[in-house]
Amino acid sequence: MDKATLLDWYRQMVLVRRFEQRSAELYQLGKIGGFLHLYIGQEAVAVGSIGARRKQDHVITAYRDHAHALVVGTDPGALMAELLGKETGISKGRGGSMHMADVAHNYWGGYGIVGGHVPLGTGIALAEQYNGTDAVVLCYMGDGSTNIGYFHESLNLAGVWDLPVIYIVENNQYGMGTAVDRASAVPDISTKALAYGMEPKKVDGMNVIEVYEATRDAIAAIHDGKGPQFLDVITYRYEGHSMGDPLRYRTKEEVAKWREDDPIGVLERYILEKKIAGKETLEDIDQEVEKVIEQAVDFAEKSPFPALDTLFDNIYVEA
Ligand SMILES: Cc1ncc(C[n+]2csc(CCOP(=O)(O)OP(=O)(O)O)c2C)c(N)n1
Ligand SMILES: [Mg+2]
Repeated sequence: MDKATLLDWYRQMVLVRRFEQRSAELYQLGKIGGFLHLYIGQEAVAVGSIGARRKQDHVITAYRDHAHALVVGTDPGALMAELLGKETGISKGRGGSMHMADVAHNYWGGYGIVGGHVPLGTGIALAEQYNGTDAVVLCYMGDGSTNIGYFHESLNLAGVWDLPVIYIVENNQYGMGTAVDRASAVPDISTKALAYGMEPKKVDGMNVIEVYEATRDAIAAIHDGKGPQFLDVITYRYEGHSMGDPLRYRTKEEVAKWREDDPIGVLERYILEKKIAGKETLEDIDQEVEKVIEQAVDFAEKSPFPALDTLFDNIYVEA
């Protein structure tokens, strides 16, 4: 992996982390309404996997969706403005935290219904196959989604039709306050893929390089005619499910253990130990990200709310 790529992944992970921390603060100040699901702890999943995608590949996910947007290259200001419900937001302030989408970057959102986007991602793959392109879909979901009917129907059709889709399970061990083994009849989620003819891979989701390699290999496997792919990416969210989660379902020791594998720390150690760059370079990146975030917040705060007479705009696509 070359130096520029590793430093860019470091920058992206810090960008996601700082964006999330800043949005938590704005939420507590009452500037963000509704739900807010943070990606803190899971950064290596979006950064590593989107690091492997080509421009033509699609990205779709559930409601824990800010990181994917930042990593595909959406302007942080437009994302922050979206969180604040402003007219300049990427979804014109109508979508908020759970419904960020950026068609210019092939990012299809952002959905609040658990598992509801899995057929949509599968359908995008069908469209690409139908049109004879080489594009693939990165369809992200939580572990909880794998218990939903949509998941099973989608994987079945993807298997039947050999669709160019990679199902990426962000297996953060919990769906809200319920541990995987209390909600899923098979605690090893990857085995579910076997029922649909896919050979699942388990991936260390705290290691950005491993996530990148697994995704790169999955794209290559699709192009080799091996059909849809399934990655069970083992990760952890350090914060609550959403804001205001009292976290009574897991112990402090468990969280502390996972913090030792903080994905930013893992990459930082790798960069320093292999002498790819020094501490100062990483600190410079931290500072640079800090500025980007402050500019994003400033832009969002100064932007206007949508005008009242636009209330019914952007609901249906004009024919
Ligand atoms: C169909 C449906 N059922 C229930 C909910 C309420 N709900 C919101 S998030 C969530 C947990 C999903 O967990 P998981 O898929 O593991 O994603 P994570 O939040 O861990 O990223 C539930 C049950 C919902 N939004 N949609
Ligand atoms: Mg989960």
